[in-house]
Amino acid sequence: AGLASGCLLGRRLVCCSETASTNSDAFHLAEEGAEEGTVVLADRQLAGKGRLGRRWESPAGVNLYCSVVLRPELPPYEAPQLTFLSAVAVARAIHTSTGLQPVIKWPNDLLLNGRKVAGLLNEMNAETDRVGFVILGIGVNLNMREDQFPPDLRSPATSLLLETGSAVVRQAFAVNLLRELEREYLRFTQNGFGPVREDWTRYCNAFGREVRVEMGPHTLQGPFAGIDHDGALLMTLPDGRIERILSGDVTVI
Ligand code: BT5
Repeated sequence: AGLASGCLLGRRLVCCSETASTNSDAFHLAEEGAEEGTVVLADRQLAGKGRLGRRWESPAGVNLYCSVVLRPELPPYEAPQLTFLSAVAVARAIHTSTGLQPVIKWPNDLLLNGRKVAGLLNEMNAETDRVGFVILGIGVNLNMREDQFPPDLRSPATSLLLETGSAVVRQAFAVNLLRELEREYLRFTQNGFGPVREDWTRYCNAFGREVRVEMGPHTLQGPFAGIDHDGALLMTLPDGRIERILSGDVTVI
């Protein structure tokens, strides 16, 4: 009950000790008509999902696994705006809880000292011209110890505990996160994507830098020029044109 911090997010809260994936649970609830603001939390995920069929390591007791049902009035191609919105909210929650300032790596990673501390997976159910619902999936490594990561993730990934040396109280973090998310979402419904884009760009590790984007066999390099309203990364080309990049691996140079 302590989680119901504002008036929207968490007004229905589903907590489970273990589940396959909180995103899948939230998706099913939304299909059955769950109201906006429904939140699913789990202590452990047995099949936590990343993007593109990848896996999200989800051991018991140490981290936050959270999925939020939203029903925004948006055309489907603008749904990626909510990923940026949730990245800003997670960055703020991490800052409030630890004093550390994470950076955002396009499109959906949060990094501390170059290592991934949180990931976002948004899934949508859309009709042709409008979004039915969006599930914001948020995984944050709070108190995960080094030996709880599989060996191949020990250097690319981290947790708040590993960065600060002190444990984070999970419930307090969840309250912070839902508060930040609610604030961002209300601002977004009132003022649109502009302010979210500004904040996201400021937190982005590529802000003011040169980036290289690898897209299969193709590579493009140039100054980062922000994000477009559909989530595309913008890059300034040598002739001054702006290139829109919809997916790829970004390295900041
Ligand atoms: C993501 O995918 O970063 C999205 C992660 C979303 C997880 C949340 S938890 C609550 C909700 N329910 C779900 O089932 N999912 C969401 P992607 O960008 O594809 O990154 C996945 C990659 O990150 C993996 O292939 C690993 O390399 C790495 N990885 C896996 N688990 C990690 C962890 N706990 N911490 C850091 N990196 C991890």
